[in-house]
Amino acid sequence: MTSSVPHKDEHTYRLTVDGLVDRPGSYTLADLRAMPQTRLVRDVQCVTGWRVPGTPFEGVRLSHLLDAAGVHPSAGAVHFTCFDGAYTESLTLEQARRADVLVALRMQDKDIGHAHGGPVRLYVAPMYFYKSAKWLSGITVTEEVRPGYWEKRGYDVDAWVGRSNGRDDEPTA
Ligand SMILES: Nc1nc2c(c(=O)[nH]1)N[C@H]1C(S)=C(S)[C@@H](COP(=O)(O)O)O[C@H]1N2
Ligand SMILES: [Mo]
Repeated sequence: MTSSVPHKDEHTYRLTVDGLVDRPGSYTLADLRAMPQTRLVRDVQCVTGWRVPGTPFEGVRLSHLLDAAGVHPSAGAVHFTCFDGAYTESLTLEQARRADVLVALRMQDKDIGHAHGGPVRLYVAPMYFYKSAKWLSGITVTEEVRPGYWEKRGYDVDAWVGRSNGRDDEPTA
């Protein structure tokens, strides 16, 4: 699947912010790099039982981009789209405004490579890793949560690590 995803670089990458906002925007990699950067070091975990301890991620707080766009009072959620043309995710607006939710440019102290969703992926630190959409290309502010790719296939929309999916007890492969 990764092999069919187009490569995006300084010249071709754009992140759009639209929906229920006063100021829709389109950002280049240089635009994103010029914004305040936040670095977080957390364990990464997905529902299938694997866990990678202490993984640094760095990027722009999603709340920063939402504030820049001016979210309408009627908004309740944020929907994410990806330039693989298939994957989608969502968060409630409250979740999206958390300080540990990033539009990430770096992982393990390197620019994020193509296989891991580079040049830009979402990083939702307190949730299972399926929330962290790779190859992020669009942020749309909506009224209500729209279930994402895996969630239409049975995963919990509220993906807090340790509090959902009931899969933490599964033996690690
Ligand atoms: N666009 C996109 N994002 C995605 C996925 C995907 O298939 N496509 N898989 C999700 C899942 S289930 C996991 S566990 C992580 C895997 O990220 P990694 O390849 O960097 O380990 O990406 C998440 N984000
Ligand atoms: Mo996953």
